[in-house]
Amino acid sequence: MAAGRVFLRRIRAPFCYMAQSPLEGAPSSRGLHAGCGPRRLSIEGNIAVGKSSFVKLLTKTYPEWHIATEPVATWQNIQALGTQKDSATQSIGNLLDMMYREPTRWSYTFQTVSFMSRLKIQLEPFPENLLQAKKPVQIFERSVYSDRYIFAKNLFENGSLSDIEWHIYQDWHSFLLQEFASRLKLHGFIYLQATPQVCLKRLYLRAREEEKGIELAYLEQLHGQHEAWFIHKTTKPHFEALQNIPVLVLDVNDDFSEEVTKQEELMRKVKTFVKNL
Ligand code: UDP
Ligand code: D5M
Ligand code: MG
Repeated sequence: MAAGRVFLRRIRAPFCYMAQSPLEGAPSSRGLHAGCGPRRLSIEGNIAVGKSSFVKLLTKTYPEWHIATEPVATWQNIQALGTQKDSATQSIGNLLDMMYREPTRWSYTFQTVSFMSRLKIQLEPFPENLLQAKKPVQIFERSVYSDRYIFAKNLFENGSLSDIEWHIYQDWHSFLLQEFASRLKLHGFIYLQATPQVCLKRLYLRAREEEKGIELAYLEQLHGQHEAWFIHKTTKPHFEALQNIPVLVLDVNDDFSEEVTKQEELMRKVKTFVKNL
C-alpha cells in the first residue's frame, strides 16, 4: 500500500510557495540575550528538507551551542522493558514503519511516542557547559509544537486520526503543555522552507527504508501545514507562549550541503536572528 494514498483523504489546505524575507517575523532588537537563561530554538521544516544537515552545520559553526536531534532511531526501534528478573530491554517493533504502512491504525500511537520522546528531550536539564557559556543557545530538531500543529493536525485532516483520537490527543497535549509551560518555552523558530518537490528529491536521496511509500501529495500536505503556521499565520497555536514567537524563514531550495557560500549566508542569518532574540 502506498502511504500517500491513505494520507490523501480529507485534505483542505491550499499550498503556496511564496518567497519570504528571511527575517520576516523577527522582532526589533531587544538587546543581546535580554532576560536570563539559554535562548532555545526549534528547527522546523518538511520531511527531508535538510533539518539534520542544517543542525550538523550549526554544530560545526557554533560548537558551543547545545543541539538536540530528532529521536527517529527511538521510533524505529521501540523497546520493551525487561522483567524484574531480567532488566534488559527488548526491541519490539519499528513504529515509524508501522505508521507509514498502516496510518489509520498506528498514527495515534505514533503521536503518543513522538510526543513523549520530544517532551523528555525538551525537559532535560541544561547541560553544565551550556549554563557556563556566555551566550547559551539550545537548538532542537522539531518540537512538541510541530508534533501537533504540523503532523497530528495533518493526520486528522487527511483521515489518519479519527475525530475521537484527535480530540483526546488535543486534550492531553494541551494539559501537559500547560503543566510544563515554563520549562518548554522556546524563543524562536527557524523554518527551513523548500518546495515539496525539492523535499521529495532529498527524501529519495536519503532513502530511509520506512519512507519509500511517501508520495509528493503527502509532502504537499505537510508543506501546507508549515506555510499555514509560519507564513500565513492561519494556524493559531493555543498556547500564549507560542504566539508572537519570532520566526526566521530560510529558503533552502538551493542545495546547501556542499555550497560553502550558501552555508555562510545561512549561518550569518541565524547569527543575526539569535542575537536579536
Ligand atoms: N540534502 C541535500 N541538500 C541539502 C540538504 C540536504 O542534498 O541542501 C540531503 C541530505 O544529504 C540527505 C537528504 O537531503 O540525504 C535529507 O536531508 P536531512 O536528513 O538533513 O533532512 P531532514 O529530514 O532532517 O529535514
Ligand atoms: O522526520 C523524521 C520522520 O518522522 C519523517 O518520516 C516524519 C516523521 N515524523 C516526525 N514527527 C512525526 C509526527 N509527530 N507524526 C508523524 N510523523 C512524524 P525528518 O523530517 O525526516 O527528520
Ligand atoms: Mg532529520
